[in-house]
Amino acid sequence: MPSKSRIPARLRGIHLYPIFAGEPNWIQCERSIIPEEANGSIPVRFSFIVPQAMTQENTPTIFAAEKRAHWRALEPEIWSIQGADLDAVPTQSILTTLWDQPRWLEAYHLYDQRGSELFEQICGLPEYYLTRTENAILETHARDIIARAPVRCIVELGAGYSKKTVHLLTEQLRQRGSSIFAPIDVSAAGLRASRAAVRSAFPEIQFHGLHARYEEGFSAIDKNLPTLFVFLGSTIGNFNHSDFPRFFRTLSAAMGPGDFLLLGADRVKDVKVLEDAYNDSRGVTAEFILNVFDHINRLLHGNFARDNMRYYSRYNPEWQRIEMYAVARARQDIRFADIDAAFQWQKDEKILVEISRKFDPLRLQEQLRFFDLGAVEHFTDPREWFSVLLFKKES
Ligand code: AVJ
Repeated sequence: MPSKSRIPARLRGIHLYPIFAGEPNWIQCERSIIPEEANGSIPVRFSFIVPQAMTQENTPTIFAAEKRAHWRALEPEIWSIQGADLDAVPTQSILTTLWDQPRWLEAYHLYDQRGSELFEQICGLPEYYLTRTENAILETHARDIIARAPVRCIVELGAGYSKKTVHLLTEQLRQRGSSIFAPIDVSAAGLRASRAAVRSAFPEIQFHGLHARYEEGFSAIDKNLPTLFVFLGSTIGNFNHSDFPRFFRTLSAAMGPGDFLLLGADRVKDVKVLEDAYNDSRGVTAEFILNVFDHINRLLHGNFARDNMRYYSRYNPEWQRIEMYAVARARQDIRFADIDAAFQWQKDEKILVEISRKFDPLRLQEQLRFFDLGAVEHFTDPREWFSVLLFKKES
């Protein structure tokens, strides 16, 4: 938005927003005439276009010049790609993977409203050590991490705002006095919560929420802006063997020379500890995994019956990953009302809903070298259950 002082008096009280993000000299104005003003007639709304000089606030400096035109303000300090339809892809993803052998689902479908709430609950479970352990590592080492990554901007992939991020932002302000913070998230609600929290706790921080998928978000960041990319929570554990190299190839390509990546990764460990973390005694994880079928039923008007399935998970040592399945208790004829498509979900057949890979930090460091990401430092906890790895983009 242009600053108030630059708006001519006759336009005050009118809702202004920039149109054509690439041609900043025009602002579209909308005005609703309230009934009294309209003198008894029905309220009308009209819009007109006025020239307006672009101000700093209209073009956040985080975007690369060639990408700027694609982004528009969804609301104050939250940006989205012009015309992007974040809902267009899920339907196709669900259908194609459900028709695979074995049937499976991409993990991001788990996070509808209820799924996000259930995941929050998981983070507090006694068996789910990941969140607590990573948080402790960051609390202990935030000072060192920020000292080693002299940046002006922190871009966080997913999880817009958490206790963990607070440690980094606090140190960034302490050591540098100011900073840009740009969380990337497909959840607008998450970005709003993040904006509110940053506003009240860190008013010195310049906030730019990017409402986008990870790759669209980080690819838009200006390579000349020294940036620390933060990807926590072992979310990389969800990536399968084709997602993984694609993700690091695009992330590395989006990083400027001298940019940093902070990566949280859960480690290979005792099988009992791992299996308990994904099969808690209260059944929250089971509810989280099976909830995806309620979400799918809503999206695609399907008929998955929750009382006709159960949760099953195991650690697969060869693939070093937890596999989380839904198993049919009895045969179900699955149909989708809007689409001419149906399949038989056989009794005892498993649908792979989520994988959670476990890592060897040294191997991960060796591997990321091939993406021009050089290992800078490795932070871990006393039990060595979780690793937070700092990398620097080379060349
Ligand atoms: C958010 C992908 C890191 O794999 O530990 C937790 C998701 N699924 N319990 C994980 C999850 C079941 C979580 N990640």
